[in-house]
Amino acid sequence: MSQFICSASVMCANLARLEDDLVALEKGGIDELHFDIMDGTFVPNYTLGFDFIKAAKACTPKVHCNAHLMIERPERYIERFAKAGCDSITIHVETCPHAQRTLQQIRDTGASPGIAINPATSLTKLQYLLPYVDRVLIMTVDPGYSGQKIIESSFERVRILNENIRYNEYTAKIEVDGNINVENAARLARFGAEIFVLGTSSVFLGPDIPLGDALATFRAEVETQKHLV
Ligand code: S6P
Ligand code: MG
Repeated sequence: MSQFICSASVMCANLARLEDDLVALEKGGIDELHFDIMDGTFVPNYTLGFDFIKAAKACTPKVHCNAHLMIERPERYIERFAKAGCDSITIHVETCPHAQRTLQQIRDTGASPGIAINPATSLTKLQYLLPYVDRVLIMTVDPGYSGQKIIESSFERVRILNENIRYNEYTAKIEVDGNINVENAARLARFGAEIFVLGTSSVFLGPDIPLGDALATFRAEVETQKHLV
């Protein structure tokens, strides 16, 4: 049994056969589904929405759903994402001047709150938010697209954040998103990452590789390599 949480990035699934992919992930033992919500303003791309999440939730109702909101003024939509079936909701620190209020808004819906941070944003922006969140999402690429290469400073950022969380005895888990292949995941796990967003680098490898097989290989290899890297 692996010690880390695998969160599948649904935007990388075959959207024309969404149910098949979600059922395959559930059978393969996925821990969580990761829904990327993009507004074309905070990030250049535009993806997914409430109805999409509702449809996905109906396919695999028991699997935990996390929404990664890459949208301006996320406070406008928290209740609708919770009602659509999100068990946890992550907002970006760059989009939220009143972040404590928005995080409380998430908690009030019964969902678990998370805060995300872009690669170029100082970690100090997180300091007063850490007691209010269940997870911190360290973006390891600039958000907007799948299939990018990891930004090298991500490793150091995870290490520094992890030391901060441990020192202050906060309970937030560290999540990483962007080019999470086996090698990067193993290094990030060594530095304290516990939740991995899995896209085209690890689970969605093409039509010839079943999702369950790719997931099992990822888990086994990260477990082995994290003791070696
Ligand atoms: C990117 C988004 C991510 C991607 C995921 C893709 O802005 O937040 O969740 O879907 O990173 O993974 P990969 O392995 O293609 O980089
Ligand atoms: Mg994401």
